[in-house]
Order: sequence, then structure tokens, then C-alpha cells
Amino acid sequence: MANSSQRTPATNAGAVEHFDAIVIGAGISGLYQLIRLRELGLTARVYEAGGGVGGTWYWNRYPGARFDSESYTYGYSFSEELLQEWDWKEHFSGQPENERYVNYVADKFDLRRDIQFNANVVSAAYEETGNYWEIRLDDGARARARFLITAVGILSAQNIPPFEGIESFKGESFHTSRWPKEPVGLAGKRVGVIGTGATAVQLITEIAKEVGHLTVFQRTPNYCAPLRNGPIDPETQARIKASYPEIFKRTRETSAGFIHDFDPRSVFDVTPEERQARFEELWAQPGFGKWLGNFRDIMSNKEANELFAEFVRNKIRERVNDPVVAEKLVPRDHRFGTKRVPLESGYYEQFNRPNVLLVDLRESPIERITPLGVKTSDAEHQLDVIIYATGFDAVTGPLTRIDIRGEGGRSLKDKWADGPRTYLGIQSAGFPNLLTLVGPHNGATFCNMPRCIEQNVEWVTDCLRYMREKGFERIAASEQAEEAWTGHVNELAAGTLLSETASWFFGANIEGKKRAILMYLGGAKAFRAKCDEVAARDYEGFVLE
Ligand code: N01
Repeated sequence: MANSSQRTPATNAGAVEHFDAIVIGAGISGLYQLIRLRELGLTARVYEAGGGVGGTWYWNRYPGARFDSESYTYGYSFSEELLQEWDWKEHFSGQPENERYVNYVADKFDLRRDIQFNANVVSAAYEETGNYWEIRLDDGARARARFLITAVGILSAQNIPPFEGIESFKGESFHTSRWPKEPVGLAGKRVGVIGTGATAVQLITEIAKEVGHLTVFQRTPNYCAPLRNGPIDPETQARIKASYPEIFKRTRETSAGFIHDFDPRSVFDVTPEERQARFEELWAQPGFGKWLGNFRDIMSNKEANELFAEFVRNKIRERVNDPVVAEKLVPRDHRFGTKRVPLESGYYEQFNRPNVLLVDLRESPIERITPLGVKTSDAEHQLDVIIYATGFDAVTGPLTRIDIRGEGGRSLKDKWADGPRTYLGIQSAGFPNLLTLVGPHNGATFCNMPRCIEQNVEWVTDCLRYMREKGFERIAASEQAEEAWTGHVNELAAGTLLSETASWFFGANIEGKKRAILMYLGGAKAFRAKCDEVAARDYEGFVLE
């Protein structure tokens, strides 16, 4: 490995630049990885497709975008100074503030000098004889490094369904995750939103009051639960800052890196009155407690799940004036929590507004996009703006959209055609020295992201340090370890209530994508323990050379 002084200048036009490590993505994981690589004394370059840092918080600037995690559990935990310097203003902070935070981090740790922005990595190939990776940008520029670390996130490859006539629309159209930086004037306009996932729920609530008319195209209603956001007053701020060690201790112990964790009791351990009281209590609390702090069998027992599902359905019915509209908003085709639960701040009340129309696509599917708007089977909805809140080619998409070639020129996309195959969600056999932060099957996929991202980055950093100390230059997951881990991940998913629901967790939202679990459902704590055990056994399951 080279040391920092041997770094090739970035301005070497036409030449292939060389680094010890290349990181793809300057979001939460890429930035932290850069900090740790520098500490190891490695030369590194981060290639970022966007024009700024932040990943999710750079791209998802649609109105209403905000954390569903408590702000003080979301920030980086590695720097006490940073924790004490940064004041979160709201319990669930919004995108503008979140983007400011990530920029603050980039400035504080002087990260930009090693980041190339507007740099879209289109391919990455492993060169066996030289044991290095070569990446190529869309402008033809190339760079090489011994290690390629992907920090591309799990929800960055946008999905716009291939609606017929999509190009013919004469108005403006946007995907929520490619929202322009310049303000989009929606006031007084006829706006259509396609999709009713977590993104749309935030967006619709924010824009309904501003637009002239809003048409919401809903295929599947969700179980949305109140976020209960609010400002953080100075006294609470001081208390938060004094209790970061306890907060992060807690998030290390819970199953998904949140402060919430499942109640060890079954719904059937308590009387119906106690159960109802507990449901109400959870409902009144901020954040994900209704999902991740509920009775333990909500997510494993159909009858238990149905009790809470019906509780939520009734909450929806109470809030929507028109009973016909209310019933359209009530989910019945999947169980509570088997899709990501959208958190909301007045979503259902928007459907009481005279300027908001709910179109149930189960009754009248979209036939095509026309020059004037959206044509469903029973009407043409004329629109000035169409907003695609249609989600992502999740988890694998950000990786398979890059032409990644490992040993023997084998493509990662081809290898994963029947579902991802990984070891710890960090490597895939046949792709030496490629380390996938928050990759498919990784514990970070079902987690309060930064909490598990820090674990991923620290594990990778320790691994690179170990390799240097022992004189290793190549790490590759063994076929056997991959087989065992992939089997374990699939086994964990099989038979769960989650596996009965078509969701992006299984790639079911993308036409033609093989349905296979993309996440690790064993919990963040178990994942951390497994990673620690592998490291303690000299990186068992990896072949080091
Ligand atoms: O995407 P989604 P999202 N015709 O895939 C509909 C995270 N997040 O961007 O359910 C008509 O959930 C689709 O309908 P259906 C969070 O992890 C985090 O909302 O497939 N409709 C659905 O309604 C979340 O899970 C935060 O029937 C079509 C919607 O589009 C993830 O991002 C905030 C369609 C897509 O919903 C993705 O959420 C927001 C078609 N052909 C999001 N295709 C934070 O808290 C798709 N749809 C930080």
C-alpha cells in the first residue's frame, strides 16, 4: 500500500489515477469511510455522482423529506466533539437541516479535498494479475486502487415504472429522489403524485395545502402511523447532549439500532383492556415505537399482527371524513409492519381537503401517461406536474447498475440474477477486495442507518488494518462462507410475515427482478456479534493472501 505522499494529483488529465482505496458515494457511509481510511494512512478518493455530500440527504430534497429516526440517534457517534457542537433543532429533523449537518461534517473533517463530485462511476473491473480495481466514470476518466469500497446506499437507484407514453407528458415531472435544488413552484398547480409509500406520505402532507389540486394515485394503501415531531427546546437539548453515551449504548442493544425495541411480552399475555391501553400508549409516542416497540409477536404471529392492524385501520377511519375514501386508505392486502411503516404528520387529514382526490388504482389502473396527464381506465386526470414517488430498485440496484466485473470478467449483476449471494453482505465470492458497505444481506439494511453504517465502516477499517499488519493484499469471501451466509439469510426470511408481502425488501417492486430477500432479518445486534466473531477468528470465511 502506498502512503499519502505518493498520491497522484487529481489534475493529471487523461492519466489513470492511483489510490490505495476508492470509495463510491459521499453519503453517510462514504464520508465516514474516508475519515477512517485517512486515519489508516491510506490514500483514498471518493467518487460521488451528486454535486455535494449527503447521499440520501443530497438527493431526496422533495418537500416534506425528513428523518423517521430520532435526530439524536441518527447523527454520527464517532466524535464527541461533533456530538456536542451540533444542535438538532427538531426531534425528527428535515432534509434541509440534514443536508446542512452532512456538509458541516464534511467541512469539520476537511473531507472535500478527497472527493470528486459529479463523478458517475459506470464500471469497475478487477484486474487479477495486478490485484487492483479499475473504475471508469461516464466521462471516460479512470482510476485504480487495491480496494474498492462501495458506499452507494440501498435506496439510491430510482425506480420510474415504464408507463406507456411517459415521454409524451407536456408538463413538468420529477422523481422524488431527483428533486431539483431550485425551488419547484407548485402553488396553484394541478399536481399528481404516483405512489403512497413513506416518501409520498411525507410529500403529500407537505404540498396538499399549497397546490391548486392534488391527485393521489394509490395502488396499495399503507399502515401509516403518527411521527409526532416537535422542536427540541434548550433544556431537552442539554439533556440529549449529556446522555449520548446512554443513547448509543441503547441503540447498540436494540434489534434495529433505534431507541425502540420489541416488548418481550406477547399480545396474548395481557387482557384485551391492557392491550388496548398499550396500543394507545404506543400510538401517542413519537417515532417507530408502534412498530419496533410493539409486543414481540406482532411481527411473527398472524393473529397478534391482526389485532394491531385493526387498531391502525380504526385510527385511519377516525381521521378521514368520507367513509368511502377512508376505506380506500385502509390496508387489507398485507399485514402491519411487513412493509416499511410510513410515519406521518397529518397525512390522512389531507384527504378531507376539497382540493385532494384519491384515485384507487386497484379500481382504475393507470393505462398510460398522456401529454395532458395520467389516463386511468376510467378517466384522464389533467395535470401540470407529475411526481413519481415510485421508490427504488432497492439494495442491489445501486450496485448492479454499475458494470462491476470480478475474477474472470464475471459480472456482479449476472451473478446476482437469481438474488444476491454474499458473505456478511460485505463481500461476494469472485470479487476480491470489493467491500460493499450496507450491501445486500448486511445487517445495516434493516437498521437505523448511521448506527449500522458506523459498524460496517469500523469493521472494514479494522480488516484493512489487520491485512496491512499481516502483509495481506487480497481478501476474498470463500464460496463456502458465502453459501452458508446466503442460506442463513434466506432461512431467516423464510416463513416470516415479511416474506408473505410483496415489498422492496424482496425486490418485488421491480418488474422482472427475482424475488429474494435483500435484507438481513436477524437484527443489528446479532449481525454485529457475527462480524466481531469473524474478525476475532482471523477473518474466518475470507481467504487472505
Ligand atoms: O418507495 P416505496 P418510497 N403504478 O417503494 C407505488 C425510505 N424512506 O420512496 O405499494 C402505481 O415504498 C408503490 O405502490 P405499491 C423507506 O425505507 C425513508 O416511498 O407497489 N404505483 C408505492 O406506493 C422507504 O421504505 C424516509 O402497490 C406504483 C410507491 O410507488 C423507502 O425509502 C422517508 C407503481 C413506492 O413506495 C422507499 O420509500 C421516505 C406503479 N407501476 C422514504 N410502482 C426517512 O425516514 C410503484 N408504485 C428517512
